[in-house]
Amino acid sequence: MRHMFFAVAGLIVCAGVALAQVPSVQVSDAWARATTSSARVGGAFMTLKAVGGDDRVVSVSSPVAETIELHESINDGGVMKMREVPRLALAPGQATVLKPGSYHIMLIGLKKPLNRGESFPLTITFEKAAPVTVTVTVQAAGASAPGHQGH
Ligand SMILES: [Cu+2]
Repeated sequence: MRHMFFAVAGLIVCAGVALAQVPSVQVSDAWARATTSSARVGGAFMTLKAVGGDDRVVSVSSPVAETIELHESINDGGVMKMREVPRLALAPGQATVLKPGSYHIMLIGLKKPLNRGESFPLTITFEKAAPVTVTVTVQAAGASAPGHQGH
């Protein structure tokens, strides 16, 4: 009898876990700016949305660069500067837009130039959600948004 009770209790716990929403992050509109042949750094941008609870970006990796950091552009007394954001917080259900002049993914030590029209894979690791690999499309060097080829 006693054994039976524990078996049933175990089943109830499993069902409860399955019903809870699994944390995930939706990544959309991933794009990067084309770079010149001598450039060793590039920027990538996208929209992140955490579903099923808050989350944080832990790390970003891609075969195109040696090091990848998450940066934030800040206005420091009239001078635009960049600083590293070690763990970007994502509020649940809210879109966090990475774009020029704001949060961005810094590709440091590019292994080859990013040419307009090409694309490359990029993997984002989160604190709770499973890692997401997206295809980043390279836009014109002066592009300011995905799909817009400059002015
Ligand atoms: Cu930067």
